Amino acid sequence: MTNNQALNEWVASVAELTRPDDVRWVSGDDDEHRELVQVLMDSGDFIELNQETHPGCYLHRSDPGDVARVEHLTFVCTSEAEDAGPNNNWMEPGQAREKMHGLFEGCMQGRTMYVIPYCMGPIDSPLSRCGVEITDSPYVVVNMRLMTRMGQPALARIEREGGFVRGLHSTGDLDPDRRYIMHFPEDLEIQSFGSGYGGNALLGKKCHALRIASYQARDEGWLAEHMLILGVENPQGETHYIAAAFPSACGKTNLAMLIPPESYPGWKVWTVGDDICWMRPGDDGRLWAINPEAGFFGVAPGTGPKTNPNALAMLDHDAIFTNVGVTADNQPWWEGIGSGQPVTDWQGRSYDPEVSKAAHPNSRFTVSAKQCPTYSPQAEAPRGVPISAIIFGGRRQHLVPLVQQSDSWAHGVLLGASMASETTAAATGEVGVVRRDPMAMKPFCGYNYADYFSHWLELGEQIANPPPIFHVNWFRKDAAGNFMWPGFCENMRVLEWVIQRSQGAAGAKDTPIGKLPSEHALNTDGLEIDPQTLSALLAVDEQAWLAELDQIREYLEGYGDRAPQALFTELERVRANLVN
Ligand code: GTP
Ligand code: SPV
Ligand code: MN
Repeated sequence: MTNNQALNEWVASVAELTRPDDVRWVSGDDDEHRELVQVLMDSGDFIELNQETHPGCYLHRSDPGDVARVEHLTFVCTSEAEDAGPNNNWMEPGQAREKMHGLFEGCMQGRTMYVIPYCMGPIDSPLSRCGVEITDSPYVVVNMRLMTRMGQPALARIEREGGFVRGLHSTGDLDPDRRYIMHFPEDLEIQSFGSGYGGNALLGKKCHALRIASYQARDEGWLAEHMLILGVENPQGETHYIAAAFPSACGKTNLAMLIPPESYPGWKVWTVGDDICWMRPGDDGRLWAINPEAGFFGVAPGTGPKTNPNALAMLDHDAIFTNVGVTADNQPWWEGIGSGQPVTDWQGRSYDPEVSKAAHPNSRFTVSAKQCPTYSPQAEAPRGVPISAIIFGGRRQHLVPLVQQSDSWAHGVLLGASMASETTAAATGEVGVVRRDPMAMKPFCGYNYADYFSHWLELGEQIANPPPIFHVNWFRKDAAGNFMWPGFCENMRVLEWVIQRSQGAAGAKDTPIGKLPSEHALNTDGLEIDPQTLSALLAVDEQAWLAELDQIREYLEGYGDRAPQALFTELERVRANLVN
């Protein structure tokens, strides 16, 4: 119970509709957590992992049909279809509510209903926003405890402020034909039914912190983005912060936790966030950013001692593993972990590489950010961190260079708006298909992309010192299908160039598509890469770019008259550069 009458009334009305056996207000304290873990173990939703090697760690196996976000079942329900835009599935709000009412009716009979007050962002930050998730899933409660600041302190803030985002969730019967993730941005409301998985069920994350928040941010003059935030500290002890948007499973967590290679003595990367960034213009004309999350829900496969040692180091206690394999002595295991042998796969079957990978490609870990060895002390700063550079990036086998800098803010917005990337296992559907994914927000922008591009353009005009915008691509492949760039810790070299450019230093050459590192400007000390590969990574194939521009134009024209003219002006400027 609370002294916030609107919250009490909403909880009562949800209980009346869903008819749970019991209603629990989640406090977030340790006793409650122990009790919930026991509930999860008793139901079989949690399997205890080896408590000697992994104290406080548990394995959850999802229903095999419920292992990723479901974009085709995710809707933005604005009054006008045009406001959701061609980038979203849309349903008329009245019709959507009726559909959801039917699904939620009586769905919590025999279950406990949990009321989770949460705060996205540091509890005392003016940039933070609160919500309340009502769920019948104790798995959601224990994940929300790691991913958000939840329970008593969040409720106290809600009582102080009054407003909150309403999120109603039930796992239902996990029937994919009775699964919907509905957003009502005009009412700051989310209704999610039929999935227990990550972004479908942990409503603070993609539903609130991106879809609803992006809608609010447009009205209020800020940005809610699918971006990591990191700080690069140089040997002089100065730290510069970068925000970077890559689509799902395209390298945010890895970059955010990078450990510089040996040839970078005295350099350090600090992790502020790995998935979501809320940015606002400050009085000083810069953009200031917070990570609204308190934990990481990261991709397990590929996380190993060479790729992301920081992540491995934080996963040996108090973590939840979803859909990974298990070793003979009950330790979590996934492809790329670097040691051990699986005996059981993610579905609990005896491991047979002929039948299945040990870990599902979208298997995940959930862990408190406080366990990350490079977690930035500034991550808890109420005012956030000042952003020196913005990076966009996608998974592109061909064409797109390792790094480029935009010629202006408007050109940078075009780079973001033209992003494309191969699809990954983070969402259901085919993997490896190149699709347009502007600013890595295709599945997450809570309103019409045309208006979103305009908002980006306007924001850049309003701020005195907008950060320079870059585009990167770690994923170029050669004719044999091998990655051309070593990636991971070696991405430090690109970060260094980006930071130096943002300070007006480092060599760059003008090309038709933007500024690329001039010869020797990219630090390759201690890097084993043959010069031809490097020059291929930094080459501009003008004919292929002209063809790409045609596709980008066609894509942007799909947004009709609402698409901002400035993007087409930029596009034609680049085309003219290529032709001349
Ligand atoms: P979400 O949590 O889904 O938003 O994903 P993310 O962007 O945080 O992706 P993550 O860092 O977890 O990386 C996903 C996959 O990309 C993993 O399999 C990584 O091994 C791979 N990856 C990350 N960085 C690099 C890189 O620099 N080069 C290559 N080749 N692969 C990378
Ligand atoms: C993503 O898919 O971009 C994720 C995981 O970060 S989820 O929480 O499922 O959205
Ligand atoms: Mn993500």
